[in-house]
Amino acid sequence: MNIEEIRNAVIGNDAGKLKELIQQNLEQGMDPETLLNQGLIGAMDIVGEKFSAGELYVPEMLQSAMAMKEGLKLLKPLLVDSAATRKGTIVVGTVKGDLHDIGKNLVAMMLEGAGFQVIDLGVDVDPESFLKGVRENQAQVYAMSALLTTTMPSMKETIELVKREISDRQVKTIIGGAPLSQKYADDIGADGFAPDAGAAVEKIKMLIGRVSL
Ligand code: B1M
Repeated sequence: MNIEEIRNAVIGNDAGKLKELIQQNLEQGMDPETLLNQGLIGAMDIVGEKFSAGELYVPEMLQSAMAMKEGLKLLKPLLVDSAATRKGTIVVGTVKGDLHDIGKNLVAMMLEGAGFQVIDLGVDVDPESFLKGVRENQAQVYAMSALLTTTMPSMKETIELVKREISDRQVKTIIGGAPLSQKYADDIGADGFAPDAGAAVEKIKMLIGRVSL
């Protein structure tokens, strides 16, 4: 397997080549998680570094994101285990002002695969919409994603609003996204933080156990 070729297909926005390479590697027995983490996510890290260095611009970053989404479609059925029973309802969204949705979509996908009902509010979700989403769906957990340091404060505003309106025994929150940390989660009163989508599922299973139904 050549991870380099996969990364180049994402960086060069060659979705056709990318799908071909993913298919080939899967047929040769490559583990889908390695393809995701080293190939697709690895490529986005390189795109981010090149963007910071001024070597590529927003349109190229967007095209790479689109190629990555095409690759994810192939991996999705293999990454999620099929669970028949619903384990609870989770509202997910990317916070206000933030349009990055690949990490949030991965979290939603893994949660669905783990048997949760997922209500995806999309991107640019303001505090009131998270509150409405939790209320209308009687969610046990709401999961917020942010990729920009400038949009992180919206998480604190959302937590404060939801805590004012709903008892924190009834709903828990988890946050995630590249610029976040456990310390930030503690500072803003979030119930949990997860560094990746797999860890988010495990943390949410733990938080659901602390919700009084
Ligand atoms: Co933007 N962008 N971007 N971007 N972008 C970053 C985030 C940046 C780090 C690039 C850089 O400068 N090196 C930088 C942020 C700097 C900062 O704030 N510190 C940046 C910037 C500056 C911007 C703009 C401001 C650029 C501009 O316009 N001048 C602009 C902002 C737009 C906006 O949101 N308002 C912008 C725009 C875009 C695009 C639209 C072009 C595109 C997004 C397309 C899309 O998402 N549909 C884009 C992209 C693709 C990136 C990078 C290159 C890749 C992000 C990504 O999808 N990674 C990114 C650089 C980077 O992160 N390396 C960058 C793959 C994804 C799987 O990882 O989302 O981190 P991630 O998710 C991980 C974990 O974080 C975690 O799980 C996932 C892994 O399993 N996770 C959670 C995520 N959410 C979670 C929630 C959880 C738990 C875990 O629980 C709730």
